[in-house]
Amino acid sequence: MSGWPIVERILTLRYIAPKDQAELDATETREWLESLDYVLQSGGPAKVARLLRELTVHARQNGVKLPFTANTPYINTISADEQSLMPGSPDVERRIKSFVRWNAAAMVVRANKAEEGIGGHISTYASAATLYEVGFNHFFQGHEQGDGDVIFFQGHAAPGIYARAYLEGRIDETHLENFRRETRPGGGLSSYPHPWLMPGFWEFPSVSMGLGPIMAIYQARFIRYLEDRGLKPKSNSRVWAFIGDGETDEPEALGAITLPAREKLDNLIFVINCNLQRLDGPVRGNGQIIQELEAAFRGAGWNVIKVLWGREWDPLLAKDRDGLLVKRMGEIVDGQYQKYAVESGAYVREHFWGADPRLLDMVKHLSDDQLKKMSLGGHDPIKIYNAYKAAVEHRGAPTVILARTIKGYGLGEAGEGKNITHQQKKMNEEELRAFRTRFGIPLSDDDVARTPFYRPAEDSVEMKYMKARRKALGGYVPSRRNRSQPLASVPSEPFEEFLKGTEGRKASTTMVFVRLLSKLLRDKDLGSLVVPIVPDEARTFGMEALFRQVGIYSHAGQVYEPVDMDTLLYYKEASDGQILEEGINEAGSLSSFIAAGTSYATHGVNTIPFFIFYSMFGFQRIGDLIWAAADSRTRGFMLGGTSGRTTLAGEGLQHQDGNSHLLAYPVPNLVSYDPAFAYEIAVIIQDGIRRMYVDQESVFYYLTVMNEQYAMPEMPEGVQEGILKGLYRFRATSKPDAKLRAQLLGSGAILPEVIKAQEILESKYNVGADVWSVTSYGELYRDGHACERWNMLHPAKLARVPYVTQCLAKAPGVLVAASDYVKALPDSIDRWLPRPLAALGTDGFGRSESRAALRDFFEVDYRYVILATLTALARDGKIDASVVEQAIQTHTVNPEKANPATS
Ligand SMILES: Cc1ncc(C[n+]2csc(CCOP(=O)(O)OP(=O)(O)O)c2C)c(N)n1
Ligand SMILES: [Mg+2]
Repeated sequence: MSGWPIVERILTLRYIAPKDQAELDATETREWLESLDYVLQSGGPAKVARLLRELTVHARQNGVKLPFTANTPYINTISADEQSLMPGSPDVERRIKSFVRWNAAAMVVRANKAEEGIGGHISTYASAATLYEVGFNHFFQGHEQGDGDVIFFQGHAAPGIYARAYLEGRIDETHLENFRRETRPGGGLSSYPHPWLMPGFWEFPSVSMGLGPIMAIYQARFIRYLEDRGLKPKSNSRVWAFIGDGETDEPEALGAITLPAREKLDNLIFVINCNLQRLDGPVRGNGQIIQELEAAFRGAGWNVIKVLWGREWDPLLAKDRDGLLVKRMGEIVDGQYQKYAVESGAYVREHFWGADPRLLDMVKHLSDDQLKKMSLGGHDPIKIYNAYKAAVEHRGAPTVILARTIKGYGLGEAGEGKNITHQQKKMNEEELRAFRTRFGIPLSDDDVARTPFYRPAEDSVEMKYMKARRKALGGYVPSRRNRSQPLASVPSEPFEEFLKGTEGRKASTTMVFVRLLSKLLRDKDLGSLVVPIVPDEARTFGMEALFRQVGIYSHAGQVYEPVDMDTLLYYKEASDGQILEEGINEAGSLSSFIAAGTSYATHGVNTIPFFIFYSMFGFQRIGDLIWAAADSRTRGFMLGGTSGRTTLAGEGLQHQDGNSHLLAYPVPNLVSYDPAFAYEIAVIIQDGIRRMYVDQESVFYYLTVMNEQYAMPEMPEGVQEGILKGLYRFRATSKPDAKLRAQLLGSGAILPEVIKAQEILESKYNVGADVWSVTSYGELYRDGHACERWNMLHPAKLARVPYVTQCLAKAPGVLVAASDYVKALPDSIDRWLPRPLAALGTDGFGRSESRAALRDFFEVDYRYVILATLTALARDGKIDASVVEQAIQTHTVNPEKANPATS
């Protein structure tokens, strides 16, 4: 019985406590808040912040575990009282924006009126119009102002950017008509931002999601690099990246966000259009993408500005003394917010405001219609203006603006806020009329049926305003042009020593490249323009001497004493350092490569990037960025180090690259080489600099370099042209009159194996074999097809002969090729040869082993070159099959060994 009073007390407490406690809590909270208000009024925000910090410390010292949060409440970061007035005329700007909206939608609708619709997107720009228009009218600096801003436009918003350019008079109606019809005479408008297709307009391709943000980050850092190294005067140019909220799921979009915070890149602004939707549906139906992004960016050290609510919410928030509204705003998940966007005001009243009678009370003076029309931050110019203003004024960190919008804003029944909206390409007449009315476009119902483009008179207020704003801000954007002067010539001195060979000393092509790079860095004309880029692999390539020679770039310099300070080649970081050491980050390195390789256009500085990386982690890993580099008309050299499937020993399946040269084939303006000797590298790089920086060709280069060492021969007479075209005869046979003849083709580190085979074939089998170095199957392949195509189109003219045919048509004997890459490379030139080509290559997964064992495994060493040659001779009836059988035994080849291509 003694326990009963306690139980009774607990029950009583349970029964009455909640109500009393709640009141007590509320009073207590109010008292604290009032104290805080007092401090805020008397001492200002800084004092409040200090007090809160001290309170937190005190609480922690007394054992209070405070929950971690990187989030702020679900309201605008900039409160109504902090806002500045917006300069200019909001009314005129709204009308301009409406015209852009109309034309953007009209061009997509028209493109899809025909039976065979050609696609396009309406809803992305519809949600982002205010984000862009405030930028165009107030912030985006054109290239005639200082250095101008670098802007990465969201790819799917392209129709809006064209629609504005049309109003600005930069493109005409025919262009709009030819949106997405890029093969039309005079050129259409490219579906998305593509500098390759519109080199006078777009600067950066951004439509492969995630690549825009990472390229923007490294662009902002590259601007600092140019300034710190004195290659460009300091300017206030900024990098803007417009990104979709769905796009932030791409690893590249968020994967590099710690770098700009670490490097204090306050010249970088991300604007994330948070319409809460992606293609299929909500980005985070059951969560809040904005809060998730806020936490990620704040955690990384960014200045985060949330722009969630339009001006109509300000008076309500001012009334929200108990924080009920803020709490309600913060507890709704995105899927539900999307539902409110498509529902009536009555629905919103019931479901959002109806959660608490006090909330309902707050909006009782508003009609359902007024409730429905309460705007979101991303659609309110004053909110966006203030966010941009705060962003450009912020110092010491990059800024991200999280702007809440509605996808397909203004489309109404045609798709506003609906899950289908991303794919919406058509609007019926009724929908178009509603759109016209909503945005006040002066078109009659009859006009609307034709969906005409609309452009006000040249002397209208809107046109004058729009042009005046762009003039004041330094000209039209986007606008791309080559802003650099071509180099006068390429010095030959740095290249000369490589033509002589190494006089018997062994060297690898990697060592040769590094030595050449080091000489180029010392060259008085080219030296300062060279930008070595490396993803934590410099020691692998023997480049550490460059650390000391030119330093590793770091804006902060070196604020510590490096552990190897007393050694000759210490790890030297410097604010004017030249090497971009990007850490284990091929995507970031390639983004730097793009920034440096397009600097001739973006900044008018002819920087020459040399990006050296583990070749297997190039095309295979970051192929889409390489595609973007090609589209961007990037110049420079990519060096695939430790390449080849059998030349890199002991690394195995994931590292050994037998693929990259094949993966390089489809990149149209990439010239790729698999050089074997020092002089080949020298000739290729010298000519590459000429083509890109003297002749201004929009090409870039890929060279593989290896770490196997062998003596580098002197350059034979007259082979330069062949090196560049992809094939030359390295060594003719000493037995030209032999009855048995062969042509042996080799590349890269496999070429010495072919030379060895030549010697044995001559001495042991009486086969007179010539050896050819194939520096580029890719170039031979392209030339072959170009000739075939020309011949098809000019049947009556003298046929063009592919270069490879010119070389080999008259060469006697069987044809054999050996490569450290897949057999598809030699196979790709087979049709232009006089007889079938026997191809040896390294199809299959890599293995960890010694070089000799690997070449046996993949069947590409000298013995297989001999066997392939003898097999071809036997096939042609020149020798007996028993000779081949005998050779198999002599060279201890196991004919029953597993096929490396499939094992
Ligand atoms: C790498 C890549 N994957 C997929 C796509 C196809 N795609 C184009 S737009 C889109 C949805 C975009 O959503 P979001 O980023 O939120 O942009 P919004 O249109 O909503 O502004 C997708 C999946 C693409 N362009 N790039
Ligand atoms: Mg989206």
